[in-house]
Amino acid sequence: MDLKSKREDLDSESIERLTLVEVEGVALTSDTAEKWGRIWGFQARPDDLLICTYPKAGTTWLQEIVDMIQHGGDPEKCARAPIHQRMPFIEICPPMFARLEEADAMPSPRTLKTHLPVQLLPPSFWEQNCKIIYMARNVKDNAVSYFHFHRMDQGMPEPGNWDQFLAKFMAGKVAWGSWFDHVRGWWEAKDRHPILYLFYEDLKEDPAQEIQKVAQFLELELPESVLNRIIQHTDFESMKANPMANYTSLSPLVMNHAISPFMRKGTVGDWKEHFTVAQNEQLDDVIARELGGSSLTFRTQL
Ligand code: PPS
Repeated sequence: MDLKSKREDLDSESIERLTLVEVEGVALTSDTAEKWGRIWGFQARPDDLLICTYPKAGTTWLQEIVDMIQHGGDPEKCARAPIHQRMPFIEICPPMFARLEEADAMPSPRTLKTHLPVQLLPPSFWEQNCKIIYMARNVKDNAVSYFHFHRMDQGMPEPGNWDQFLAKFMAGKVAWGSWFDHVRGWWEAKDRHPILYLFYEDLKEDPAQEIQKVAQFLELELPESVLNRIIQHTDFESMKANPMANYTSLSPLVMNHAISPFMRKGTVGDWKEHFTVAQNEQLDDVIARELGGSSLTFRTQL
């Protein structure tokens, strides 16, 4: 079975988990690595908006907020298709997601999704000076969320147990590579390009303020009544119940929500339920080493 058919062969009882392949020193899933030339050559347009995150940083939440802002806070318009079809995910194209071909055929303005680290972003996005919204999440909750996602998404590499996964995560030996390189690389890039850099924790604490920031970045007016509707439509419980945002429209052979729901907890601080004291101290040391010289700081509780 070739790599592509692993995700396409949905008639069988299970799909095979992908392996990791390095592209320019960054671990990517084998299906992405296989078509890297095509992804690198992706043609961005000047009015494209790119939503960029490390996996599990709140991408879907930000996507739904952006779609609501773009559609005047009308939930009916945002229910036109599942989120993974509304906004093509440029480097991953299993058949149930919008493919690169569909992104090419999509009318402007497009909103696209990526998890690529800054150095692997296709050059046309820089050439076209596209607006980019980046969202980062504290490394501890991000790691926990990524672990549970590996358990439920049957195409992701085998995570092993929590201890094994955390070791791989801290070494950057997971899909899309090192969390540290990712958040730092995009943090530095924001000084050179039109990038709005947001934090999951800020959005959780004060959705009104952060949603207004997004609207301003998109140069769109947001009357208070529309803002309130967006806050309500995109809160965790609403999104968990929304089949157009919660990924339940995918086959359970791909994402098995019985193992762990995509909309799992949606909180800040769940890491405390997973980390041992030793693991926490070890990660604090890595944070101090990796982010010590940077102005980038994170909150691990609210
Ligand atoms: S993916 O697969 O990378 O696109 O996943 P992503 O959407 O980035 O991250 C999923 C986590 O985001 C949480 N989430 C939310 N939190 C708060 N409010 C809202 N509305 C919301 N929507 C999604 C989701 O629950 C995952 O986090 P965990 O910690 O696993 O619950």
